[in-house]
Amino acid sequence: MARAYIALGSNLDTPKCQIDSAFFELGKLPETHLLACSSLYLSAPISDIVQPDYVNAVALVETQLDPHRLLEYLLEIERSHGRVREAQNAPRTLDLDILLYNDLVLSDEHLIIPHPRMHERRFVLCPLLEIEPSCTIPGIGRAQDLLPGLAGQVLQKMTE
Ligand code: PH2
Ligand code: MG
Ligand code: MG
Repeated sequence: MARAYIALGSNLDTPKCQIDSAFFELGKLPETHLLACSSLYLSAPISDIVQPDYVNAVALVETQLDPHRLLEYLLEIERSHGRVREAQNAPRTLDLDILLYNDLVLSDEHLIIPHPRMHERRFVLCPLLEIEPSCTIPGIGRAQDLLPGLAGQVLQKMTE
């Protein structure tokens, strides 16, 4: 069994509902158990395109799926949420990114692990640290040590 951290993001079509329902669908993946879900966070978009604020979160799963099969299932969930692929960083109904997969380091035309921009994004690191306070990003370092450099990014934990 591998432990994989997955980032969730949405800024179209009732984002909070998109994230809640994506958590539910992650819990139904084959050969996979959903171990933890972070709180939901409201975050300012990091993009050159003007667009609505995001709801972001992170999930931890335990899975027997290899990284590429896991990715295929995540893309299928995105499609079922009406995800349309436009420009990079365009607004979206649902984005599901594999952040970490055990301590694997992988890079091919389909998938890069660790996620190549995760260490620059407060909307990823805050929810990740909430469920894994001692998280280390292979090749980068302790997630906790990266946060002070990202204090300028606007992020707010959502209440129910
Ligand atoms: N995702 C992006 C680009 N910018 N900004 C926020 N706040 N949240 C996101 O999930 C996000 C983003 C591309 O994946
Ligand atoms: Mg993304
Ligand atoms: Mg993505």
